[in-house]
Amino acid sequence: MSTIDWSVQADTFKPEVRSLINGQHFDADGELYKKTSPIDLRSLSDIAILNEKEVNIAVNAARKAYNSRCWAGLPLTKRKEILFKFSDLINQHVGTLALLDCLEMGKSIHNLMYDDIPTGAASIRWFAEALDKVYDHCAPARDGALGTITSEPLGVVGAIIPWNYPMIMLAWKIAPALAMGNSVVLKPAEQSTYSAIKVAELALEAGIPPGVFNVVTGDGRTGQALASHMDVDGIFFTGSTEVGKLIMQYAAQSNLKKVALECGGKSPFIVLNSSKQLEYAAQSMARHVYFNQGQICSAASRLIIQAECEAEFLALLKQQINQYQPANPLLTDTRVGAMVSHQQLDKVVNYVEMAVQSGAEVFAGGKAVEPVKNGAFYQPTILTGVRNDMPIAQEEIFGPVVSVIRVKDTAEAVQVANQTKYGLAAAVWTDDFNTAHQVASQLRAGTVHVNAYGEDDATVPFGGMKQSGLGKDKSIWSLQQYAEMKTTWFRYS
Ligand code: TXE
Repeated sequence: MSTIDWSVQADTFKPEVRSLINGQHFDADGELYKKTSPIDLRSLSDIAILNEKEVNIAVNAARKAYNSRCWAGLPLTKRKEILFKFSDLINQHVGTLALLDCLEMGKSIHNLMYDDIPTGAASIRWFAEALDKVYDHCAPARDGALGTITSEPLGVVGAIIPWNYPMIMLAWKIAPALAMGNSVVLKPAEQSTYSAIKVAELALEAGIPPGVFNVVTGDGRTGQALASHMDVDGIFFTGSTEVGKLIMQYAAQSNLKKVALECGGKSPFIVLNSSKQLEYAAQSMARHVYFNQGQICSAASRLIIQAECEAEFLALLKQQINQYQPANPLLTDTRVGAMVSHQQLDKVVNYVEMAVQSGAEVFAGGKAVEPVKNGAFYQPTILTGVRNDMPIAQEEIFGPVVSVIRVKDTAEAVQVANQTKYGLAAAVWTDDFNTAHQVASQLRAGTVHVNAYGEDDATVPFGGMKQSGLGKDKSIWSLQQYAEMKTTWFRYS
């Protein structure tokens, strides 16, 4: 396949940047968020930072739409049909959506077109398909009384999402929310806003009534206004643990709205001597820590390895690195693009420098690079000699860096793996069935892999333990979070 360069389209493209409220683009007054592309620092169209008053307009529109039953009251088959059309339209606009995300947050256009956007669309289709498969319950209560346990939409749902997988994060929140009949106000990340506005336009085109799906542009202040709003019934968030904690505070200080949080991780990848699949393990690790410049919440960022197989595994991992060198994301043969911003790049540079000063060694990579002039790119990196108490091993640096921590045995591997505030994902590699079972059950993570990593499917829940958050994205368990469970008693004698 020959390489296509999307630079020409990028140079001439003018995105719609206005929020979409009650079916119409909204002209905001206040401050602007200045935007440049992380690919080459070209300037991009700024977005408005909506204030409390403006967020209130969006919430009111969502409430009005909810109360009118224009969406929640539709026959389920109709709601499903509209969501199918919505999903199809996203697929039909894959090129535009990919270009918007590529320019704003630097991911490779190839991955956006062949992974992110279709996966987001498929997630909407999955929840649409599921919406009439959720049955209510009838309690085994006493004679003469019937207790039903039913699910009702929450009402107005707020969603706050990050920039690392704009379309997938969007779909994981709005698809179950809409499928359950809620109205939604979405606050996309300030670093990846354009595609969310386009998606909201497509929702209208698909037949989702005005006011049911609103997008408000802005930064943390806009998110705070949404999460603190007295008339929002649930707030669903993906982002940092720090902000996740604030979201809980806002919910508690306002109206005790429901909260679900996915807050990232520092995931351990344990390789034991008993593994006979070191090559496959190295491929798997590289894919899930270097892809997307390591800006993955479940990145396999801590390699916890038994001393006897360390040298062999590191040589295999190093061989993988060339495939993950970053390049211009606007070229279709690029698989790894830019980091989201120079700020994020500086954060990674600082963490690596700090680790080296504390005794870690750069085994591979370790430098910022510029495959495109002025771009924010970092080499895939391996740091050896890391201790688990170093910041690089404890904090989510969100960059393409593996921290190698040597351990003597399985017990120490598990202990080190669990010594973190996070608990999102984990892996153990071993060919010993008993060890695999034992370690998997001891790992404190929402998703544990045995001889695998990054397994993913719409049917399984995704979310963390400990400070990686609470609640789940994806699957039927996610749907239930977007509903109230209600008990109704009927007396019949
Ligand atoms: O996240 P923030 P940032 C981690 C990752 C990254 C770090 C910082 O380690 O390096 O977080 O990234 C909105 N009230 N993850 O700054 O600030 C914000 O506008 C309400 C892990 O991007 O948490 C955006 O829409 N909302 C992660 C969203 O929250 C607020 C993905 C996330 O922003 C707010 C991204 C406030 N006070 C980053 N402040 C994952 N779990 O995958 C900000 N926001």
